[in-house]
Amino acid sequence: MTSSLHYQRQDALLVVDMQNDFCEGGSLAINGGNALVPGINAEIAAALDAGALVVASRDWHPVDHISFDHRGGPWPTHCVQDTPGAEFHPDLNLPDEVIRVSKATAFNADAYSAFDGTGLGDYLREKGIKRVVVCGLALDVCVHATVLAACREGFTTLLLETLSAAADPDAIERCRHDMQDAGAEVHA
Ligand code: VGL
Ligand code: ZN
Repeated sequence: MTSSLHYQRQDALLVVDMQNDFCEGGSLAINGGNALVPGINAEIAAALDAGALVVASRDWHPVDHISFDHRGGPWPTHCVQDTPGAEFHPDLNLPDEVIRVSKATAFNADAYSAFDGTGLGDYLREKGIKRVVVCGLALDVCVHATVLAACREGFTTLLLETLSAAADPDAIERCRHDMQDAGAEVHA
């Protein structure tokens, strides 16, 4: 697999929530999650080669998180801190220089965007980043929220749609339009 993008030093590749619980066999499995790994590995390698920044976000909930169904939330229990389900996919190639960002760590609040409560926007600006390239899971949940937030934060924003998979495939069309309306470019 090779990347089709030309990365530069002012780019950040943002790999969203490529964790066991969101892939086949996990507690909140998204169809097509596992199959994204080789392509995302190629993007990571291309980005690092070019001197771009690579960030991997992870959903990192405490036990009894407000988003879990036994607390009245919308989701089955998933990505509980320090459990196997919360680990990055075992085949995802994350060299040491990849920056890890944990989100949605408070008991009483959810955070879908990798920018929400993490300080990531300021960090990327400090590093001189102008463009954010997004891929990962789930297209209609955390990827969607992350792309919209990246636009709001003022970054040139590109979604790699073929390196993302949706929890609800029926939502893809609507999400794509939302992201484009917000100013993101979508690579299908
Ligand atoms: C996500 C559902 C619940 C995601 C996170 O990463 O897309 N989806 N928590
Ligand atoms: Zn979650």
